[in-house]
Amino acid sequence: KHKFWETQPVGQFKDIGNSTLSEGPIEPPAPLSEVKQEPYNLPSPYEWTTCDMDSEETCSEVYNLLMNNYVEDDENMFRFNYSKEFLRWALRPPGYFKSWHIGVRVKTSKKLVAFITGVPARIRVREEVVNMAEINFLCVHKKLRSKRLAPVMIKEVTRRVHLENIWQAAYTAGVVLPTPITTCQYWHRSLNPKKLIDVGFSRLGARMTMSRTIKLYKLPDSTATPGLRKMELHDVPAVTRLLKSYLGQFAVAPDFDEDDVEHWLLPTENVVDSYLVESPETHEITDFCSFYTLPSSILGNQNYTTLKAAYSYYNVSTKTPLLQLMNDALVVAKQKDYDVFNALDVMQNESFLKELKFGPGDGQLHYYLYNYRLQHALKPSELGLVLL
Ligand code: MYA
Ligand code: JJ1
Repeated sequence: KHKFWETQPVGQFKDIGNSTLSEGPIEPPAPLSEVKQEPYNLPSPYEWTTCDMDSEETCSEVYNLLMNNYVEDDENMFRFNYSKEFLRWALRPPGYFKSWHIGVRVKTSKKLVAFITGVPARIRVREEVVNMAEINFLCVHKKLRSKRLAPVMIKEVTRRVHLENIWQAAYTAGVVLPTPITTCQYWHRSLNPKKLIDVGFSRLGARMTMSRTIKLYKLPDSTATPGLRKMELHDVPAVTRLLKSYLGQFAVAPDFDEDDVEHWLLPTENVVDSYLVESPETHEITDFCSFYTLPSSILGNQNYTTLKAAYSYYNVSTKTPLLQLMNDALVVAKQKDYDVFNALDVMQNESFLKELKFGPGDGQLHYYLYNYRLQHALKPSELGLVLL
């Protein structure tokens, strides 16, 4: 059934529940001399290219490929539209490798027709911190689908990750593959219900009118938490301590150092927003919340082209109740003109989703590890990792 995935060192469906298999790497690392030195062969019309995301021209080519060919919902009404600024941020974290930003071009025209990326990350699995690649932005042009290009691209990124002496990876997908470590549900909180209904993102509930719906989703004009402010550069050490201690409770979570926190959580306009609570008395940093910006193109609507969505990222509450903190995040997102606030049921998110009027979406997100076996699937609430 999975001709490619059956050949890979991933948890196989047939191994589910086999308690003779232990947790940890499926295959041992090989000596670097045994890693294939040449790229895998592509079908002859195509060639590999390494994408320099510093180049405005290359970044635009990647942006356009994804804008026209990346992930859609099950009814093909919306398509993720990552901005160029976002792609640069997502692909250039501390210690990134340009060689992991892999494109495929048509030899004759040089048109970019496929893409896959990795970025390095330290991910803790239970007690062990593992050097991994986070794989994302796998995309094959719509006209080149079902030609088995994806397996070649996955093997090529794997080879280039191995060349850096890294043997594990983490990735997410909307499709079921062998074998999810957990399956998360998307939840959506309407901020601009009229537009969401007009574009078919949501529907008018039973016995609901438009004006009752608008009233239902109304939010305060300002945030409630004293001491809530945007995160700044000088907050990096305190936020790193807060996050490290918070993420320790999850079975799988990133191991962020200060450089990671500066990159991944310091606010970048229209890419990532982070707020924290500084106690007005002690000036301690007690709470933190963040979201990233990922618009979707609205396919075939007369009145609107873009859905502006905020995605819940990392949130930590030690003093402000999480419910209040996240309500403030909704208020901020509303002020900034987002149409919808999305979240997965990871970490402690279940504790606020229903109360803050999020509703379950029609999409799920499956999380995977490459070359690392877990004995049991996790509950979403045991997962402390958000991929972009
Ligand atoms: S998830 C986002 C994926 N992108 C999209 O959904 C965008 C729209 N779709 C497309 O562009 C294409 O449909 C893609 C497949 C490119 C997805 N992850 O070439 P094919 C398997 C993994 O004929 P196409 C993200 O970016 C499929 O089961 N495998 O198919 C994370 C089949 O294998 P098997 C997938 O439709 C990516 C084979 O590919 C996915 O033309 C993580 C068919 O190939 C998928 N999302 O192209 C990648 N979809 O026969 C893995 C299909 O066995 C990383 N397939 O069932 C692994 C770790 C690598 C690093 C390791 C380091 C140590
Ligand atoms: O956004 C998603 N679904 C929306 C739109 C559905 C349109 C018809 N298919 C949705 N809307 C309902 C909102 C409603 C608001 C009021 C309260 C009740 C709910 O459900 C879904 C997620 O739910 N998104 C997708 O399907 C996009 C793909 C998701 C898989 C992503 C793979 C990621 C790749 C990783 O790198």
